[in-house]
Amino acid sequence: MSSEQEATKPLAANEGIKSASNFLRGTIAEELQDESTGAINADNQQLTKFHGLYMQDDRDLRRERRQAKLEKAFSFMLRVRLPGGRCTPAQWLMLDKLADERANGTQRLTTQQTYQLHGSRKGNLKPLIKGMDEALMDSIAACGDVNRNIMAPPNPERSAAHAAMYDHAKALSEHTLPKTRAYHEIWLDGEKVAGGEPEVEPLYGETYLPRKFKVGFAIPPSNDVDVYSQDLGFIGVVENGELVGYNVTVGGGLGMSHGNEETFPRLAEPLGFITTDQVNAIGEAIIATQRDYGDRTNRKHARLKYTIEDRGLVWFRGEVESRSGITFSDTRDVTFTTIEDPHGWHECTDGTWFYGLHVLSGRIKDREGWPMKTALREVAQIHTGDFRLTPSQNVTISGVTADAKAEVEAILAKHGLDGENQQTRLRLNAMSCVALPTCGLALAESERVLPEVLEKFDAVLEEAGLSDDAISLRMTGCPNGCARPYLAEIGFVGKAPGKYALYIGAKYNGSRLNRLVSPKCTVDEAVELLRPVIKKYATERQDGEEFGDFCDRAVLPEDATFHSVGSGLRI
Ligand code: SRM
Ligand code: SF4
Repeated sequence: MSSEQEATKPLAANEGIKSASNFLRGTIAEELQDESTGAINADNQQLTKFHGLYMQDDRDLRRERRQAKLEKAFSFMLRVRLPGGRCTPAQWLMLDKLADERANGTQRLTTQQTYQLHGSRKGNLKPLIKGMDEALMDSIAACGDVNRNIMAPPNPERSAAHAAMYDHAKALSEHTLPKTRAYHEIWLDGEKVAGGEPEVEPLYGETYLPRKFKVGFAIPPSNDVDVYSQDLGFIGVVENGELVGYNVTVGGGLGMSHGNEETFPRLAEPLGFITTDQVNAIGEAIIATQRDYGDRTNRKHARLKYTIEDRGLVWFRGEVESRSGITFSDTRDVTFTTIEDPHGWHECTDGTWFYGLHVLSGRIKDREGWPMKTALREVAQIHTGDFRLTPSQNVTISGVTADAKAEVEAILAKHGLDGENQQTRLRLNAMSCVALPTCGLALAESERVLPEVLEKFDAVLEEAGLSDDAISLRMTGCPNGCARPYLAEIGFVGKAPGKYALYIGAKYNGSRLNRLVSPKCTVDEAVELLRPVIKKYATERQDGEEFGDFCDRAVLPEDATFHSVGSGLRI
């Protein structure tokens, strides 16, 4: 925190909770023993986030429980730490089992390439974390005011450059992990730190970061990780097949609050180019700068994007250079063309294959006629490669030998999932956040309503003869932006039950934000508003013009901004 802030404004409440927590212990261990309630207290709810756990309650049951004079149906969501989204079949099987035995029976693939398990009761948390530990997984720093799960292109075998990038992402993830033993002590009955021996957090200190911090690695032409939405981005520069370094970007972030224009989504900007051996040093210097200058008085203004917005990129670059002793070179030219996950079979440079499987909203469960959970369990039982979770909530079955391809295909076909990738590209690209019933911040439905939204837009696209077009549509239940809706060509952002703010016109490759077209509409109203836009696109687009670019050029009023609709659509 800067001295000016310290002098003028009180610190946010979380700062006191962190500093009094004895390096993230609080009284979590004691509260786990208390069987009289499914909840934990408010301070510990903040601290468990650093251990990858969020206390939630089933919002569908709130009224019923209130009427029955019962406490809310409390449970926990656990988020796994999985750099680059990579996990082995044994880990997959363990999560599959833990989902059934210790959570609500589903696995949820997230927009940050990891798993969430929902609905775990307090008494199930230790067995859940111990089970993960047996399979060499953890949830340390999956949430909280620290560097989170690092994102990276999910298929390292695609090229030597991809493989090198994966290693850099993993190394930075390890380098920036909190050092506290609290996680091991509380969840794994690890030995307590000997009395009197002070613990140190060399990077974070006892108050950690002002806010969450996200890092993504991307390799052009694919911007699958939405690198411009990350606090810190590393864009790979490949020359003659070799990864020679990175363009470093900073200050991205999407969260905002409706009606508060001081909060806004922001795209990251380039700081400059570094060589591959400088990743950890630069990453550490950037995180440390944010640690020291991020706003610790207002959590709605505490992300790196606001530090940079307030102090300027030039100041920030200077600070990072002096801390790291590294001088940035000029940013190299790179071109992104897509955010799309590769679906179906693809051959890798090492002779193996990967199969990209679409998973609607990342929810893995067995539904009538759609037993995704069973099918993937059976794949995991025979699979000798691994699984990769993608930034678009899909899964990739990786490292499949040519001989084993038929076996994987047979399992998917047996369960009727062989057509999963044969859907419109609108569906394959679509994302939604979790929202109701578990997310305490949801203002509207998202995951549960996405199928209906897609059905309606598929019909409009078909009418316009555009069923084969890739258009990105993303939906969230509130303005926090968890499915990155502000980077979608069509973005729905929950405002109230059944009502959404509607945004259009982002660039398909994730390098331009969209703009507001309706501050509050139903899904049906959105369909009617966009039907003529889609028709106009079908007949008037320029050669190769993407939907977002067309909306930006020919439909959105020139005076429309991110926060205001302007003078009316040009249709
Ligand atoms: Fe998120 C909070 C779910 C990616 C911005 N997010 C939440 C919580 C934990 C709600 C809460 O604080 O109580 C949600 C849990 C819902 C549930 O029941 O599971 C939640 N966020 C998710 C996931 C699961 C969405 C999904 O459907 O995949 C994603 C998990 C990522 C992960 O594995 O770590 C998820 N969240 C994102 C992203 C996208 C990204 O990271 O690429 C964003 C926008 C990018 C960014 O961070 O700016 C995002 N989530 C937020 C914010 C707003 C932060 C801000 O700066 O204002 C919140 C609220 C907060 O932090 O106060 C939030
Ligand atoms: Fe919850 Fe809002 Fe994130 Fe959706 S966008 S998961 S509603 S916090």
